Amino acid sequence: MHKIVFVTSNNGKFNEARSILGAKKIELLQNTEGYPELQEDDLEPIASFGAKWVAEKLQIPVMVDDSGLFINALNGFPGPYSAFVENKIGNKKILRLMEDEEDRTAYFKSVIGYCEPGNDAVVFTGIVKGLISFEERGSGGFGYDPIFEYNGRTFAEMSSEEKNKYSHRKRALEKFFEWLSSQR
Ligand code: ITT
Repeated sequence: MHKIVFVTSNNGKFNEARSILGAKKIELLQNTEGYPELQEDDLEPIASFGAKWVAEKLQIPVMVDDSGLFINALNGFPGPYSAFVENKIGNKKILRLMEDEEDRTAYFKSVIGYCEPGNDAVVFTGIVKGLISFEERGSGGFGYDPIFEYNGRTFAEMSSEEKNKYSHRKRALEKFFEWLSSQR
């Protein structure tokens, strides 16, 4: 079985990616080493830099996932600052920021960065479009899932199997898998 080290301290991300890639006979191993996160408007350079940085540090092939929630009425906020904003203000205050907004559209984005020591990093992007709900709903998932609606239900109201069919992470990992398969 092909094994890949996934550098993340977010267990929600890890569990989802493990099940998505596990179905394709790839075993993921979690590493919580961490890496410096560039301050950029786009997630691609953050994932690319992070993957390269840990691959060279550990001298093994690694995968990272930089992701975020982009709310259109808030000009893409929290976007690349999603982890910081989740820790500092959380879903309830995001909903308060959205109180007077008619445009509820938003998207989740995940950028998978993969790097082998000595090579450049490669990145794979997945996006899922949805709506910001008016209240938190559901107890599944993690992070912003309770306020992100897809086809009428929040990601937190879905089983992980169902979220994994539509999610930004699934879409990015699918591209990563196709690339990996073409390399073998
Ligand atoms: P690592 O950097 O260690 O991987 P992190 O949680 O800090 O973990 P990011 O910097 O990529 O990860 O921040 C992403 C933020 O967006 C973080 O607050 C996540 O909880 C949230 N997020 C990412 N994917 C999500 C998803 O599928 N559902 C809900 N929230 C998500």
